[in-house]
Order: sequence, then structure tokens, then C-alpha cells
Amino acid sequence: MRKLQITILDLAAKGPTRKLFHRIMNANLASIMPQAIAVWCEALGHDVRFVCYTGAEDLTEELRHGTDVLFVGAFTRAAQTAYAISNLHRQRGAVTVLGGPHARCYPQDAAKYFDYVLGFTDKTIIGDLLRDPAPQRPVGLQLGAGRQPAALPGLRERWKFIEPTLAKSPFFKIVPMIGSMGCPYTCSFCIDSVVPYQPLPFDQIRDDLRFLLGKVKRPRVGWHDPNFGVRFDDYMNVIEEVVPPRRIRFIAESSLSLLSEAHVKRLQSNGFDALLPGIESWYELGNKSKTGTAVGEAKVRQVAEHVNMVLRHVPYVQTNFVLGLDSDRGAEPFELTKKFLDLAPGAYPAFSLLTAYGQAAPLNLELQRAGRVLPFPFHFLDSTHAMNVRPLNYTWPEFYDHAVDLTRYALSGARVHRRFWSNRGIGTRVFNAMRAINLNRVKYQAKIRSLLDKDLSIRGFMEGESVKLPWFYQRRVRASLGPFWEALPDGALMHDQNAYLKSQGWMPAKPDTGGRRARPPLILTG
Ligand code: B12
Ligand code: SF4
Repeated sequence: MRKLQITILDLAAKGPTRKLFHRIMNANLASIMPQAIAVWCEALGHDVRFVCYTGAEDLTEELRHGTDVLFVGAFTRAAQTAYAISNLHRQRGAVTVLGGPHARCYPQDAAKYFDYVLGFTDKTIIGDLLRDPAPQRPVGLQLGAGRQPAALPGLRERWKFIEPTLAKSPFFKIVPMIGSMGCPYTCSFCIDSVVPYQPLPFDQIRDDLRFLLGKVKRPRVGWHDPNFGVRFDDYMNVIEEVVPPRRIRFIAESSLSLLSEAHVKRLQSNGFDALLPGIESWYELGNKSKTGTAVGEAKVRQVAEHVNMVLRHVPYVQTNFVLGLDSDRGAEPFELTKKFLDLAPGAYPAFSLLTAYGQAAPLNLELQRAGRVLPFPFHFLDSTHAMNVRPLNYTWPEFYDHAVDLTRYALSGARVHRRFWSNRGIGTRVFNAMRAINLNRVKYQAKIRSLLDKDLSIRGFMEGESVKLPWFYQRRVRASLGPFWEALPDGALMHDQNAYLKSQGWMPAKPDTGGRRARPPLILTG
């Protein structure tokens, strides 16, 4: 096999940024797979350049290095950046490969701009691809292993790529580890609802932890398992066997159903100081939060009690909610969330706007068939900057009124203050306060709410009546992409939001606004 010059880019940011919070945090958003692919490429005898893009680097610099094959790992929010980078590298003769959440969710679209688009990826797929990396144009080739890999390179092998990445984060450094893939639960909106749960070898975790203890004085590990702790005792046994008390701190995403008090106490004594349970909804997914058939206010009280119990043992808890689910109607779900914030003031609430990420989840087929998915540019699809599903039970102004009101409540001075004094430890207090103040989410949502009244083009786009991108959004993508804007290939700003449905041989219904739309009074253009 010819020795190839390979560049691997992990896009942890979607464009240049100077925001303080991003400077501190973006390197901690690095993915494991680009590091794993770097290890595999080297093992196959190739030269590798590895760059985690945090928004501070000059990526045009990379173009100076000769690259035969470029791998890009991207979330959908960084898709347009990825397309522009692929375009620039292809012009210089490289073959380009996309992997990660965007490739899994929008393979048809990505194939227009990359030579190869990878779904589930293992060493065999990478080896096959590199044996004959022929350009595939105009439409790239979609490849994928039939299932998630049975094992990934551990920390020992990935360290040479992790170390320079973490060096970009001034003082808060999270080492990425993984112990399982898939999930036994079936939340209809989730990419892992159809991926079987699969633990990775426990010997590997043992080795990772031993290696890390020898490398860093008091490391902080972030588990990338979609749902940490499904094989709870096995994990805890390994940690207790290898890690001396208080030597490693851990962060994990775990469903409340796995967080019984006995489990939480064991997590605490094993160094877990941050947990991110998903609550999602007051009306659905009771199995996930262990609330059974309790819904509405009964579920709020039960979950608040549960979260407060967790907070008695673990200092940092982030509770995740999805806004705009079909089971929500009227003011009640939002008011219930406010009630929850009052009852569990120490938890940091993270709100996601319901987003149908292409072919991520089975629910998306139904939403596309109903004509409810909107073609917001990928750049806005990060679960916070746009909701690409028309809500079932709200007009857009109603929805945004509630969302703004709730977000304002959650991030208000009074809440930040209460959270500050409810939290334990200066680290948690400062982090939560900084996060609330820095993100400025209320201002952005309030802007969208006001534009719904003032700008017909935005209203028409969000009602599904027009697919012409309003200037407001176009200007924002342009500003945010910075130098990559000019390199964006023709047509890459927009996408077919129903590509998944069409790939199954179906067509969407015409958008039905159900007479819920009231005409906005004023027209603004530009
Ligand atoms: C852990 C996790 C995180 C962690 C770690 C993120 C990271 N960099 O990996 C944290 C908390 C930091 C995070 C942050 C975010 N996340 Co997140 N996260 C997850 C979660 C729970 C697990 C993903 C995971 O690591 N799985 C294990 C890996 C090994 O498997 P995999 O992802 O399936 O990857 C396979 C293939 O895709 C491929 N592959 C993966 N990467 C690459 C790269 C290359 C080059 C190649 C060739 C192949 C390849 O190989 C893997 C093995 O088969 C998923 C939800 C879920 N249940 O899966 C959401 C998920 C990936 N996150 C999501 C989102 C929206 C976000 C945020 C934007 C949230 C926000 N508003 O801030 C940020 C973006 C971070 C970023 N880097 O840009 C979405 C992504 C949707 C999309 N299409 O973009 C998901 C799917 C959740 C959802 N809402 O449905 N997240
Ligand atoms: S519990 Fe979490 S990872 Fe599992 S299917 Fe539900 S949302 Fe996805």
C-alpha cells in the first residue's frame, strides 16, 4: 500500500470564535473517533496530521501541507464549514472523507461534497478505503460497517492526539473516554434508539484508567457513552479496582432511571462530580426517568426530589429538556419546568429545541412525511439556534413566547443567584454562573420571536410556505463562517430536508398550517 499523507480534522467549532466560554470549553468538545481513526491510519503505515478545530486555529494553514486524504469529523452544526474545507482540499487534489453525527444523519447531502461519507466506522472500513482512495465525483460513496465497532483504540494509543487538543483549553480539561455504545432505551427522537447497547471491553477501560493515572495528576474524565452506567456494577468494579480515592473526577450522561440513591452514593465515592440526566418531557419517557406513569405535576415533584437527592451527593447536575415535543400543549409544560427549577434550584437546566436531524431517528420519517420539517441551514441545527420541526400544538409566536419566557426565567439573575447558593464548591458555582451569563440565549430567542411579527420572509419560511432562506439567517451564516463562506460550494447553504423520506421512496405531504397562522403586521426585508 502506498504511504499516504493524511490530515484528520475534528471540527469541535463551526467557525472562528473569540467568545471566552468557547475558548475555555471547545477543546473539551473533541470527539473520540477522529483520534481513533488517526491511530488506525498510523497503524496502517500512513503519515497523520491531526487537528482539533476549536475556532481559534487558522485552518487555511492546513492547506499548505500536502494532503492525499482528508478525514473530517463533524456535527451537523459544522456541516457547512466541513463542506467548504472539503471543497478547498479537493481543489488541491485531496480525496475527502466525512464521518460523525452529520454523516450519519445527512449522508445523501454530504455525498455531494465529500468523496466518501462514512456511517458506523471500524478499522476494516478505514483500511479498505485507504487501499484505493479514488476520488468519487460528482456524488460521493456512502460506506458503513454493519454495526458499531467492537473495540476502539484506548487512551494509551490516542494520547498523542488528545494531549495537544487539551493543551488548547487554558485550565478546564476533560479527557474523553468511552465504555459503551448504543442504548437499551428507545426514545423516539434519539439517534441511539435503534442502536443496540454494547459494552466495550472492560480490560480496555482498566488500561485507560491506569494509563491516565500515570499521565495526569488529578484528571477529569468525560464519558462519551450515550447512556453511562447501564452495566453499572461492572463499571464501578473496574473504577474501584484501579483508581485510588479522589484521584480521578468523572462526568457522565446517565438517565435518572439508573441513578438510584445507592448508585449515586457509589458514583460520588468513585469521584463522579458531574452528572447530566435527560428529563426531556413531563408527559413522555417515564421509563427513562423512573417515574412510571406519573405525568405533569406529579412527575415534576418526583423528578425534583430525585434530582435533589442526586445533588446531595454530586455537586454538578445538568438536567436536559426538549422543548416542542408533540405531547406538549399550552403553557403547562413550560410552567411545570419553571416549577421544577424552583423545586430543584441547584440543577443547571439545558433546553434543546426539538430538532429532526435527518435520518437520525425513526420519528424523523413521520415528521418528514407530515411535511413538518424545515430546511434551516445545517449551521443552525445544534438544538438551540433553530427548531426545524413545526410544532404540533403551537403557533410559532406562541411557542417562542413560552420558550423565551422559560429561558429568561431559568437564566434570570434571581435563578443564577439561587443556583449559585444552592451549589456546593466554588468550581460548580462559578461555572454555572459563567455559563448562564455568557450564552446569551434569551437575547437570541427573543430576537427570533420579534422577527416572527416583523419579517414576513422569516414567518413564511418557518410556516413551510417558502424555502427561500431569509436574509437574517443568510447574514448570520456568512458572518459565522468567516473565511469559509467564500469556499462554500454552490447549493451547499441549503439542503433537502426530506431526503431521508425520499430515500425510502416516499414523498412529504404539503405543509399544513391548520389555520393556526395569523399574518404578521409588518414587512421588513434584508
Ligand atoms: C457524548 C455526546 C456528546 C459529548 C461528546 C461529543 C463528541 N465530540 O463526541 C458532548 C457532551 C461534548 C456533546 C456535545 C454536543 N452534542 Co452530543 N452527543 C453525544 C452522544 C450522547 C453520544 C455520541 C457518541 O460519542 N457516541 C459514541 C461514538 C463512538 O459513536 P457514534 O457517535 O455513533 O460514531 C460512530 C460513527 O458516527 C463514526 N464516526 C464518528 N465520528 C467520526 C469521525 C470520522 C472522521 C469518521 C470517519 C467516522 C466517525 O464512527 C463511530 C463508530 O461507528 C450523542 C447521542 C447519542 N445517543 O448517540 C449526542 C449527539 C451526537 N450530540 C448532538 C448534539 C446536537 C450536540 C451539541 C451540538 C449540543 C449543543 N447544543 O451543544 C454539542 C456539539 C459538540 C461538538 N463537538 O460539536 C446530536 C448530534 C446531531 C447532529 N447530527 O449533529 C446527538 C446525536 C444527540 C441528538 N440530539 O440527537 N455530545
Ligand atoms: S436514554 Fe438517552 S441515549 Fe438512550 S435512547 Fe433515550 S435519549 Fe437516546
